[in-house]
Amino acid sequence: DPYSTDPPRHPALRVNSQKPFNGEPPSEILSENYITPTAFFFKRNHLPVPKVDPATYRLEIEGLPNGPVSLSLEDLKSRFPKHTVTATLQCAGNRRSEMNKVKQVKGLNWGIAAISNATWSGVLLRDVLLDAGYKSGGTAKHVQFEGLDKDVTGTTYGASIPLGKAVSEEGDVLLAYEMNGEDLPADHGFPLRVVVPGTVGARNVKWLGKIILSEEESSSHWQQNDYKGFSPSTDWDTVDFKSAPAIQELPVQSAITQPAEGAVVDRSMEEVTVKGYAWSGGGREVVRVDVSLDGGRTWQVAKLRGGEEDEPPPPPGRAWAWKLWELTAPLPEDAQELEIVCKAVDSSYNVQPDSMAPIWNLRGVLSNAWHRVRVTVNE
Ligand code: MTE
Ligand code: MO
Repeated sequence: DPYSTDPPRHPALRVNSQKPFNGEPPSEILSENYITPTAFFFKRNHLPVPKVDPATYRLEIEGLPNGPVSLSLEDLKSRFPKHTVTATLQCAGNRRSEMNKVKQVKGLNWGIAAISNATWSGVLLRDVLLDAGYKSGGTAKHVQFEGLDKDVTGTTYGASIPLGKAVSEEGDVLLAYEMNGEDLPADHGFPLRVVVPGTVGARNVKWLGKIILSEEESSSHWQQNDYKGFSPSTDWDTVDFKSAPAIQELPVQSAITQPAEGAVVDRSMEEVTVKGYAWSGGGREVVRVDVSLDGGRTWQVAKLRGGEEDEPPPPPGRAWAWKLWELTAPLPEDAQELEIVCKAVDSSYNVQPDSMAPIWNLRGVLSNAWHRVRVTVNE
């Protein structure tokens, strides 16, 4: 069993698949901590977790004008300045279960918690590429990443990002060796992963073995024939994966983590508190979250919480971390049921669509319609 050496996981995770391991935390936990505790950070593996010896580990870099470069973990830690970035990772399939209710899609049935926020430390990919001889003006357009995790045929996990994101001074792309102040755990890519802030989870390659600068995107299945969006009218007989771009930045997203669907709110409480998260791709900051208690007829503006109080706000276009939000409002008189809805707005004034049906797609990705939770009011 290639999965026999997988690490232990927290028993509170909601398991979507055991082999490979895919699990998300109970959603209330997300809004309890701005930084998701590592044990509860969602885990999304396509393959068995590889065992990597940090002493013999090498990062190979190819496609540079002066030839290939090979770096040890020690080289990375000692030769480059350490940077720390707080960034939210979201799987393209977060909230897929709601699309499944419209019509069956293919993929893991994620709830609203295939998203988490962590502090990542490591070296800037930009610094490493410049040191390795990268110069602008070449023919490369993409930076490909290969994981050390393999399927039975020896094929590794792979993905790529645009070169501009990788080398930009504002891109903040990290080769991370720490998560939340500790060595990366096995499930999150020990000893090294790429963290591409603002970019879909799938491009944040774990157990990073190789970096290739290329004119082409990664040829991997996950770059070419998966993680792309299509029209609701496209089915498995008509889909042409070549016709759509690979997902990179994600659209604006928000969800309600409290109260839970089906919860009972006591009338004597007089108030209801609603909590959730909001985030957008590409470093676009969430500027507002609207909450409705009546299915979207009337709205109230939630209070947003970023990082620590004394932390400076992110520079424009570099809002990589989510915002947690909260609203406490009087219970509407004589309502026996509340349909609580949330929707976020990002700094480009992008908004979420009001329902899933018009954005339904066969892979169940990019699922970002208004999130709705029904609760009953107990007299
Ligand atoms: N990297 C490798 N090597 N193998 C993988 O299976 N899964 C990707 C990405 N990087 C994956 C990978 C996907 S689809 C997601 S959503 C994120 O890792 C999940 O990161 P996490 O498990 O640290 O939450
Ligand atoms: Mo993912």
